[in-house]
Amino acid sequence: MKKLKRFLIISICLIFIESAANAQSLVSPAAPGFDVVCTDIPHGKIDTISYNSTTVGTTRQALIYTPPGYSTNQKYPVLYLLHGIGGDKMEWLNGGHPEVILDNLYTANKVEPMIVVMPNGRAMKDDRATGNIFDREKVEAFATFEKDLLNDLIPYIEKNYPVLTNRESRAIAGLSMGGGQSLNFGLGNLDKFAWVGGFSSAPNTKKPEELVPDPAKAKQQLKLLWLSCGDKDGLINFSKRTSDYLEANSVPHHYLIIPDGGHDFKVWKLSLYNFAQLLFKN
Ligand code: FER
Repeated sequence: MKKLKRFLIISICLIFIESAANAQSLVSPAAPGFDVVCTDIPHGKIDTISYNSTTVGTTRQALIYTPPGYSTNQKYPVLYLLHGIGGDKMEWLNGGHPEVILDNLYTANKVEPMIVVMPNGRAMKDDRATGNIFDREKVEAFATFEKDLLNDLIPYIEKNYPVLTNRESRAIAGLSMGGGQSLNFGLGNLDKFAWVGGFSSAPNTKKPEELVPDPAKAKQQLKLLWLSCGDKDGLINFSKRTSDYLEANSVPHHYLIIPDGGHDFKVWKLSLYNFAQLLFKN
């Protein structure tokens, strides 16, 4: 039984690596096995970091993924990857296993080496996802996180890790509340971020005219603007209205509607899989 399971896992991994290498379109359904652990390939590493937040007045934690072959002799671009309203710094790791998706993409040579930082996006003293997660002060803390990110977390990462610090080497993406944060903070700080992704973005997403008041500037500055959402997600209008506005104002962007997609990790894993392959490339 064990042998059979191992055989099946290795076969799926081989099929994935093969088909990924031949794939034509970057925005495609995922290759089979894209999220299956492959034991016989190099793996990245997940660590926990602690940084001093002048914004919140506490020491806050984040997860950091360093890629396979990570070396301090190299400099890496960074993706800040944000969670949803019921989550915390562990949500992506527990629900989406981005380390598996990325390890597999590295092996298939489909992704640029990058560091991924998964913070707690609820910038308040007690930042746990407990009690009523829709409390006003908790929801507001998702907006406060913009300051924590820009003034505390990014400087910490740039001081302590070998990372590139130009805007073209910084990306922000997230799921739901984290998708809204990514669009708000990324598009609101084009001097800091050139790669922006919102997956199933929540009602915290600013109105399109506020998000992108200067379409020509956004068009000129952005390397990638990504929106995705499940077609069965009750929040899809926040993505759609954004895409419609971008379309009307000639701002290039990807808008991936995932068939039979709900508000869940099936959509978020597929989104990360496709988004990651576009990052930090020309
Ligand atoms: C809301 C519905 C959903 C809302 C936030 C969400 C702040 C977020 C969902 C998620 O992060 O999964 O009305 O208001």
